[in-house]
Amino acid sequence: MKFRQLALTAAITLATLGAGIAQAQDIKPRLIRFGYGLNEVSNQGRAAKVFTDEVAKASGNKMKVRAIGAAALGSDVQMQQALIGGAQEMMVGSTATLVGITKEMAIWDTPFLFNNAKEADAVLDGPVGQKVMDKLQEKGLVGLVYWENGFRNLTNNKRAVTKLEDMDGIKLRVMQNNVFIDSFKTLGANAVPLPFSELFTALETKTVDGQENPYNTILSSKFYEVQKYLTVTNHVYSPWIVLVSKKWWDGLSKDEQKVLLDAAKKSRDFERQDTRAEADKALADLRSKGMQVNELSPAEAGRMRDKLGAINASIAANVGEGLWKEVQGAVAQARGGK
Ligand code: TK8
Repeated sequence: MKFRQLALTAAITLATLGAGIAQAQDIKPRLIRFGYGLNEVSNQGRAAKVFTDEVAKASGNKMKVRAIGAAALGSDVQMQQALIGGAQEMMVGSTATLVGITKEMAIWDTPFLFNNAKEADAVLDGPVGQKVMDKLQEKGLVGLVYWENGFRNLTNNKRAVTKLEDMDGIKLRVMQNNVFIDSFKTLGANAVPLPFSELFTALETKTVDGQENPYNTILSSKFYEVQKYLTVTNHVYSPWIVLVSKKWWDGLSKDEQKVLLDAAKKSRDFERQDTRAEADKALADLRSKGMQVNELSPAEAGRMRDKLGAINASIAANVGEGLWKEVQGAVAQARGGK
């Protein structure tokens, strides 16, 4: 009798426990690992935080983003592969590092494509920006929005670059992408493709002499500690892109997908404002950290521009003449619309 009662109590307890676990599983938030390459204290880190908070708010904490910076989940290229395989849910990184997966992304590497951020926003957020982003889907990635990395500028440790010939023989780290390799070879530098995650050490150990990135990154990655000269070149506008693993995305409900897309748009709006505000002050900050900054004379800037123009034909051939013309048309429209 006593034993039967005990067994009954045990059975009831187990059943209750089981129900409890089932319930706990139902409310267990979806965990989203969101990787990025820069430090937590950077424009990328701050916007990742905004994205995290927006997703928590909009999903009533049913979706939880874990933002992981400093390439702790891997370089851009490694994270892209993890997303394609379904081992990681989300990331933000450079469009330039995606060119090996989706060749059309190289269109954004065209030197001097945009004159200002307003043109970049209009084209990237417009139909042709979406079209290029949608090309990722057949490769297992879903692009949500473009963030601003920014206009890229040159730093090095050899000499102040005041004219084209000063580029000669500078060992320059570039992104792992043919347009960047060709661009800097054309200018006379010795272009060395490397992942961003290895860049600081490569500069510190003098494996390379220089690199090129927006002011914000030169600041947040502390490149001023290992680079003396900064030349204002603004040679290309670099976007970042927020990516989702398509394998994982396809398993989400429409509501969950909407939460992510809406939060991504909010993070984009925040990120662009924050980046621009920081970039406006960054040159002064970099000078105060000891960097020697110089601008190019209009004549020298023109010579660099002309040289770089020589690679346009190969970009057009690679991305397709149709897309090249469409982007040129969208830029002309953005320019005319001002
Ligand atoms: C960060 C990179 C970086 C890019 C580069 O992961 O590689 O130089 O500008 O922002 O995506």
